[in-house]
Amino acid sequence: MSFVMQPHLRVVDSAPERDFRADMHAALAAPQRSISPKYFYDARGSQLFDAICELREYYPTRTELSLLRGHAAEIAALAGREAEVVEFGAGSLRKVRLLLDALENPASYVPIDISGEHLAQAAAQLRSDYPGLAVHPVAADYTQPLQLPAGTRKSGMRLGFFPGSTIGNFDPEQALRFLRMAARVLRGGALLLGADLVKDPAVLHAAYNDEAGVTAAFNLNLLARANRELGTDFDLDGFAHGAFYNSPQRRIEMHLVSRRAQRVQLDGQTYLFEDGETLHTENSHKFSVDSLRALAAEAGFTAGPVWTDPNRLFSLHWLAAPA
Ligand code: AVJ
Repeated sequence: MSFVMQPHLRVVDSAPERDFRADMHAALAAPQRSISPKYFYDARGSQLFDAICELREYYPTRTELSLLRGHAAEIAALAGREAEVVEFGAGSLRKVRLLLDALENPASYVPIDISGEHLAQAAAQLRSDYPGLAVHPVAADYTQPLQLPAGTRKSGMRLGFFPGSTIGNFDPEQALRFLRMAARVLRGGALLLGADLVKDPAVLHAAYNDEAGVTAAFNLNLLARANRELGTDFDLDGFAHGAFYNSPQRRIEMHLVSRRAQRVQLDGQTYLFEDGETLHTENSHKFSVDSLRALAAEAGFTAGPVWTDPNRLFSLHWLAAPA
């Protein structure tokens, strides 16, 4: 399956189902099992993630929204008139609306997302709510080298938007690679980036171990999705949600922990789990303001203003892209 949303834009075959199958085989065959967190986000997983964002314990979403609201005017002044907003991932319509509402006469919106369905929805919503805005969705994996549709930009700057601390899902080397790609795509413009901050491990722990068990359901949905789409026979009661702060690595790790010795089948192959053995499903790296700015500088950006909340939970960075 391949999506071509712009006639002059070529998108490689993304074949999400084949990738999931191949990645699951690779994960199950590896000595330390791990799989990309991008597979959390089927329809059910996206719903559960939206529910996570509303949790009392999960501070990032509401903190970032309040930073965007509180600093909208400064951000708009930095962006200038007729900016082209390029969003990496099309997840957060609420957030990009705050940005679009603040900007002076934004020219266009280019959401980049691996899910064509997600994109189509986001694009349709924004087109009807912002009649003057040119919306150019791009179906692509933004962790891969990327080319944007030409000629969508008017006189304004190209402003990248990467909220939610999604950058925390990357390893440091992947984050650097992403930022280098973004610097190239945004040349002469800027990147508005949200990054979660290092803090009291108890606060971090609570955010990924909520009392209502929504994060656990989100994590376990990966196995349910594999059963639905790949025909695995994961026993959902046989695995527990595990999330802890790895302090030397400054990251939350999420795992699915086998509650007993058991077997799982995939395409006629049998994989054994020992009691306590895990499938590592996500890293969520935390940053200091300085570590994020240093990383951005290494990728060629010039770090500009940074906004944080009074409790220093979350940070929003203005990063100027090299000319
Ligand atoms: C979307 C990657 C930013 O790391 O906090 C939330 C995903 N995982 N709860 C995060 C997530 C568990 C979230 N990101």
